[in-house]
Formats: sequence, structure tokens, C-alpha cells
Amino acid sequence: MATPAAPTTNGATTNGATKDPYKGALARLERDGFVVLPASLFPTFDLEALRKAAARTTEAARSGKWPYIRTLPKQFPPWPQDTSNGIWGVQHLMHPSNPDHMTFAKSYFDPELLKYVSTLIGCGEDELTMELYNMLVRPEQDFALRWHRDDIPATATDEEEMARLGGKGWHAQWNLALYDDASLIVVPGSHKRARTSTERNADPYENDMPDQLVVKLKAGEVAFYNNNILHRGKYDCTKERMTLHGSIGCSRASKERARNVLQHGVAEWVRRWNLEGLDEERRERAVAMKEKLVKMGQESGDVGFYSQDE
Ligand SMILES: O=C(O)CCC(=O)C(=O)O
Repeated sequence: MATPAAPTTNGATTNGATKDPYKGALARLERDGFVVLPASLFPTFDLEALRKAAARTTEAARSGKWPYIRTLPKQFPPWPQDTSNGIWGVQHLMHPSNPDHMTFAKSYFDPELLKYVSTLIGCGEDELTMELYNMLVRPEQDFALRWHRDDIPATATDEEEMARLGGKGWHAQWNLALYDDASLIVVPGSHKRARTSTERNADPYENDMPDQLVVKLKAGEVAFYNNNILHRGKYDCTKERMTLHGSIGCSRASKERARNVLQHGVAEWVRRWNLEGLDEERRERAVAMKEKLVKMGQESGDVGFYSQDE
């Protein structure tokens, strides 16, 4: 009998079944709804520089000097500026008024990352569209997000869920942990099916959902996940967290994607961004990706919010 293939962290198998790491990652994303890629696949990520930039940006956000923030206890945009309960995220890392924006841009437009993104979306590299680059940070009090799918409301019927889950997402979303991070919790496989009655009827903050899995990232690892997998965030205020939270789309994406992206307010500044300072290897492609985002903003008009009051 043949020896079963031994999966490696990046989804490749050791007996030759899937030698292409990009396709291996895609197979795992499709099967489980998420895939964790080791730091060794991204040798040009400069973790030290990113940590320093992240610390400066977080400090500016906590002290009121950076206005683009996710404030407690709100889960979805728009976030009020009231920081009395603290923050759990920092928005728009690549905004030109952030002194560290180029350090973040260098990692966002990383050529190796873009190869994974392109395979995971199923989209040519020339069709990639800039979307969002934010950071999820340690709140100053314990905090949790409810179980959710990013773009399918909890009120959706089984049929509505299946209709949305059956369509192509046309984007890739990832968490790049700058410190070890065990905040993201998913139900593997739930990106392909409607919620079970247990999931539907569970407490929105259920701590023990059947089959739930904590995505444990070591510093430098990248988790790509389907943003409509059933998931939540649970944050321990004693544990440092600086996790870069990015998404990239494809020019073939629909209006629904435009709302998901533009509700964060990125169109308001991206037009003014000239990407000066980005190295030549990244710059040309980055400019093309940015132009597609500008176009999305111009064509979409007022997109509203996914869940304004939560
Ligand atoms: O904290 C995380 O990693 C998950 C964040 C999340 O679920 C969200 O922003 O919708």
C-alpha cells in the first residue's frame, strides 16, 4: 500500500501529490476555509522593521494622534472616535500621512505574497486590486467579536447563505502576525455550508462552538482565510498583539466587494497617494493596483455600511 502523503505546513505534500506550494495553499484554503503559511516562505518580510513601525503607529492611535481606529466595543465600521474604552485596531497603515506607510507598503506589495494572493483568488497578477491594510492590536481590556461571516448577515436564511457562499469571493484576506497570535477562531469547513441549527441558535459569543479551532500563528506566519468562514476574534488584553490584516482583490470583483472595501473609507485618501519611495521591484505593480482601487471608488458611489450599528 502506498504511504499516505504527509502534509507540510504550507499545504505541499512530501510524496509528490502537490509539489506546487501555491496550489497546495489553495487546496487547503478551499478545503478548510483557511491556511497557515510559514514565515520561511516570505524571506523579505522584515519583522523587526515592521514591529517598530507597528509600535509607533499603535502608540499614535492610542494617544489620539492617529484618527483611523477601531474602537471598543464596536465590531464593524464605522467606528466612533470615542477612545474611552480603548482600541482593538488601527486602520489605513498605508495612508500617506503615516510616517511608516512605506514600511507597511513594502510588505503589502511583497512579490511573493502577491503570487500567493493571485493563486488563492484565481486571478492574474495584472488584475490584482489594492484593497485594505489595517492592524489588529491588543485591546486594553478583554474583548471579543461575535461569531460572524464578514459579508453575510446573521439574519440570512440557509438559501441566502448558500447563494453567497457558492459565489466566488474575488479577493484574498490574510493576517500576518508580528507577535505570536491566537486571537482568531474559526469553524473549519463552514465557508462551504449554511450554519447548522446549533450554530444558528448559539450565543453570539459562544466559547465552545462545535469543531471550533483557534488559529495559532507564530510571529511571521501568515494565515489566509475565507472571510465568510464562520469566525470570531477573542482578545486577551495581557497578550501583545500586532497583526497586520490585509486584503487584495481582483478587478473582476462585484459591487458587493466594493462595499466591503470602501466602507472602511480608503477611497478618501488613496487618490492622493503617489507611492514615491517604494522600490522599483514593487512600484510599477503597486501603482497599477492602486489605480484599480481609485477606479472602484469612482464607479461605486456611496456604498453604505455592512452593519452600521453593531
Ligand atoms: O481578530 C481577528 O483576527 C479577526 C477579525 C475579524 O473577524 C474581523 O475584523 O471581522
